[in-house]
Amino acid sequence: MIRLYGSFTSPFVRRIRFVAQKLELTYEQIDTMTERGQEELRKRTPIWKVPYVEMDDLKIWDSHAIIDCIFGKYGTGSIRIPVGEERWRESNLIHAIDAAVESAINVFYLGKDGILPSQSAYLKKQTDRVDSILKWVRAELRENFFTGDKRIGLSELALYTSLDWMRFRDAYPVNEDPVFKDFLDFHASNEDFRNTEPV
Ligand SMILES: N[C@@H](CCC(=O)N[C@@H](CS)C(=O)NCC(=O)O)C(=O)O
Repeated sequence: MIRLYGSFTSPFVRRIRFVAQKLELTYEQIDTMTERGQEELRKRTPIWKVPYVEMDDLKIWDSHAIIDCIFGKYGTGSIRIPVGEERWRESNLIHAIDAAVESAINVFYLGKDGILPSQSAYLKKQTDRVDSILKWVRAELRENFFTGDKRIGLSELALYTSLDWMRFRDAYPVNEDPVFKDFLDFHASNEDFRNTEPV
């Protein structure tokens, strides 16, 4: 049994929910947006970030480590796993997309605290970084996938969860970008994305 600590909006938590559903694994989610859930999370992980997972005797934080662990235990199902040199391209894609969504998250939460990019050079850099990364990522997409075999891998999962979070939070004008809008529309029919929508 997997106990997943996380919110129902986090793009990183959504990746775990997607993988668990794809592999037909049973999991229980503890909502860390509640006071109790947040308290439980902080008792368990020193970094106070989600996703955090308890699985058998293992206690793991960080979506990448959690997915590695799930793949090791349960296999990868139909998820595309890159081999050889492709691994490094996939790694660059995922790390770039992570950096974009992390910067967008920073801008979003500081905005809630009343701090705007126009008031902080560091925050302005975060918004510029999002633009820089998404420009590069956009050019890597071919017909809604990153590779020619048209299977969803962890890079497509990272992009879908990140763009959909940006759209949900109005953190980037995703719908005004034809390539990204098309990407989201195309993959929206996937039931594992549909069943994990941010709420
Ligand atoms: N590298 C981490 C990033 C996780 C992360 O940034 N999670 C956010 C939610 S989307 C979080 O818990 N933020 C809490 C905070 O910054 O206080 C992963 O892949 O799991």
